[in-house]
Amino acid sequence: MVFPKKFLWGASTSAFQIEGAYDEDGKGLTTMDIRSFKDSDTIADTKIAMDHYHKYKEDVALMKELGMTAYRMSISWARVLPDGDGEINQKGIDFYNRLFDELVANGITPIVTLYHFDLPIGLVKQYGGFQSRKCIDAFVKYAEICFTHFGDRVKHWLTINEQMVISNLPAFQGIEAQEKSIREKAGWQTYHHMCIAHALVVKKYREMGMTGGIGPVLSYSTYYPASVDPKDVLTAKQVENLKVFCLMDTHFHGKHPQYLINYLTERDLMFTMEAGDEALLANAKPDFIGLNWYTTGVVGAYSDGTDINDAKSELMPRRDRNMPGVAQFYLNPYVEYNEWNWNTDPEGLRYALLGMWERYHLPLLIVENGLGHRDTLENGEVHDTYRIKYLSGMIDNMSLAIDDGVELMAYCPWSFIDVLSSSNGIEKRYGLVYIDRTDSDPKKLERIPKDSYYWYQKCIKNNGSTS
Ligand code: BGP
Repeated sequence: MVFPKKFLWGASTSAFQIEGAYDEDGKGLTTMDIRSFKDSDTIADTKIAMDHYHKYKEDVALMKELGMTAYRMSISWARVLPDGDGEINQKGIDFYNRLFDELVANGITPIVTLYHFDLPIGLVKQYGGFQSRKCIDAFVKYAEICFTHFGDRVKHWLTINEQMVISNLPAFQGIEAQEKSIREKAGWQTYHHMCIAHALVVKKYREMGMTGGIGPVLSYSTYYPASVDPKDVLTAKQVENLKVFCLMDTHFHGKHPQYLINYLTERDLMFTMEAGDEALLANAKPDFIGLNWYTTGVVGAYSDGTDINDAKSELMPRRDRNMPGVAQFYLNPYVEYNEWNWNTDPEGLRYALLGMWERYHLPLLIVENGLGHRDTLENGEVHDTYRIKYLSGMIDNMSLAIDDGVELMAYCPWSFIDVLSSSNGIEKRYGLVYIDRTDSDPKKLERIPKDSYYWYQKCIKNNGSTS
């Protein structure tokens, strides 16, 4: 299969994971800064990160050299609006202007997420974050500022990165100090408010007459049934609905699906909806869907609760959290797992793309997909053959999905350079480019292309040929 002519070959990052300069030039603090400072004696924090704020020209030069035609990144909300919704920080606008100019001058299409986990602390302090509807207004205002300043160069916008993950992780929302029972319900209220925020931003984009497209970023793991027992098959469907599709169903159909409302009502977790919310959610169908897809999971009907989360909870990826009364999770004997128990399942990607396409018939962009590993630098080189194998399997299966009729627009593996892992510091690396630093020692942050960089360069040059 030949990838379409306009196919965007890119790579991915996010602001808090690479920029550093966490309080420079007027930037405000975010939930991700605060969270990273907690273990900062052992795990690298956001203070310097990969120093992309100062080294962006060098990074864009490496993108160009790689042959990237797209770059998926995020804007730091608190760099643009230090308190989240107060005064604009002109120096923040200036930084992104310089970066977008540099990308466009090098023929690289920016694919830009507005909010990738890093909620300004000012919004948590003033309103309790997205638990409050005031945060919805703040997000729409921030989005409007970004569209106004950067919309001439940015034509691919992504609203909220992995809303479902944010809703499930209190520290991401800045509400970790609250009691567990309250936090869970608050998480679902946050979820509902973010659904409205997403819808209003999509509508704002259209009202402003912007030329380009806008959509969400879903955290998408595919779930297989643990057996052909109909109860397991149904459970796999329910888990995928509750973890992935409920959000996209809301974005697509403009209302929360009944299966989600039932699930939450039965558990006394249902969020409060105000009169008029249905109208706010309606008529905001996205132009495309951004997918963060890494792994597949295996689920069975919940019986005795002895799922692998109980037995090996420290090993399980956060997306495979136990769902008491609904599902228990299993390891898949047919695929390989890395040390953090994320598996490599390229056929799973083809299956996922087909499922997403069949359900919505919207163009898809893979904006994250990759393999975390403890890479080693040997005589100035990184021989990450395991990553090449991972990426190669994924690209082959993307091409088969395109053959099957899926409209896939872009591939942006995670990550372009090594980043701060959102849970494991720098030691768990995903990048095509090695950053020479450790958790405790930033060293000189030298950029060293890995073998996967040169392999991907060849792959892009040959329009997706992986051999
Ligand atoms: C996604 C996030 C990314 C990135 C990635 C890898 O969920 O959008 O920001 O962190 O996962 O996760 P981790 O760094 O925890 O391995």
